[in-house]
Amino acid sequence: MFNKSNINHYKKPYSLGIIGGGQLALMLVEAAKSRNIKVCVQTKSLSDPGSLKADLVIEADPLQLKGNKNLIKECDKIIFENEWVRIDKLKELGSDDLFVPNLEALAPLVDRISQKKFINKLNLPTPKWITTREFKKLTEESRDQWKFPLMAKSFKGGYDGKGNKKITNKKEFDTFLSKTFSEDWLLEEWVDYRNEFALVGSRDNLGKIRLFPIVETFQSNNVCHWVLSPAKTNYEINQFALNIFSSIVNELNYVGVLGIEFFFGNSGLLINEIAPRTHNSGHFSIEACNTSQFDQHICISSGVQPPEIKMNCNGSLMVNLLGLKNHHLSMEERIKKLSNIEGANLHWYGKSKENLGRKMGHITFLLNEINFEKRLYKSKNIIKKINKIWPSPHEY
Ligand code: AIR
Repeated sequence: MFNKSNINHYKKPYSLGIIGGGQLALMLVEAAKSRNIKVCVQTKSLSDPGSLKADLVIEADPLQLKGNKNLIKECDKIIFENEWVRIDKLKELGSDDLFVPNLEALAPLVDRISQKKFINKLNLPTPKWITTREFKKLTEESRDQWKFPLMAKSFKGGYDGKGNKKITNKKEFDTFLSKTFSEDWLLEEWVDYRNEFALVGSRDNLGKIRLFPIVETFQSNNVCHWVLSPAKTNYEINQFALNIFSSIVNELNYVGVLGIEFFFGNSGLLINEIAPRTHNSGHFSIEACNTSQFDQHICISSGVQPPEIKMNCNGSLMVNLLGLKNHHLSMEERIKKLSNIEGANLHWYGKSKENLGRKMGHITFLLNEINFEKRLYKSKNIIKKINKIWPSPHEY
């Protein structure tokens, strides 16, 4: 199974089909191209990031079954770039080994409520939570145990802070509850964490796990703004995170790349979210490692043995370029100026519409300093330079 020569035995014109066409699809396509693997992307529009370099585009909403059928007709294996997936519908379209990861493995991770249930089932640490439906059934006394602020999260489709709502008092909460129906939201206790960490890794068809270093992520208004790799952790944190990752992927028999976001504070590591896909916190791997998260996913899904993961520098800084409104420089001018910063590795996603806070691209710098504090200091200086050209959307 794990043989490069198998690529020649594929029966359909394209080795891989990707459902979804955002920036993650674009970077998967780039990784596939560098291995001469042919990819077809199913996405709404020919101008979506995932369409730009794909060998073939099926222009259809990723949730549209007719489009899914056409994609399956053309491709040997189907992978996903996001978790907005209709598992039941896809089950009718192909055998389980067509999809990587398979649909059974994906099912508990595609919405936030089933994810929390799965995390609880494995007894893994995560902030205390309850669904709005369960909350509404509680007695007054039990309700009072949930202190403000609370974090409300929509159970499906939330990302980059979308579908998150901080609730700070009873009045706000009552209005919110009166507007939510069924199991649409989950409520989470507020966590006063010190750091946010993330871990991206892969599991291959033989069950072998490969991990990227744990990174620290820094958010701006609920959206990841920059990522430092590696994070400043210790042996216990690393071992615990590794155990959590292994428990999750082994329990699910998950194949492919997966990312886990953690809070870290007085209660140690708590799982914030699991992403059954490549993850923003792993973009640094394109330049800073010998194999990227996208390369790992492409190799594993197309039956090529993925390389072992090694960093090829002491660290890196990745900064997201988040959409601005009414900035005095045009997007083109900002990109040109950014690419002139020494050491900049600029990734542009080709999105035409610059909505406030939208991920338009990212920029990675390799860091040679041996010590974390020195890398952090250097990173802050680089961020200052970037911010002069492309500020964070909430800081200008
Ligand atoms: N994405 C998926 N889950 C979370 C994120 N950020 C990526 C995917 C998806 C794209 O973001 O690549 O297609 C959507 O970005 P936008 O800017 O079109 O909303």
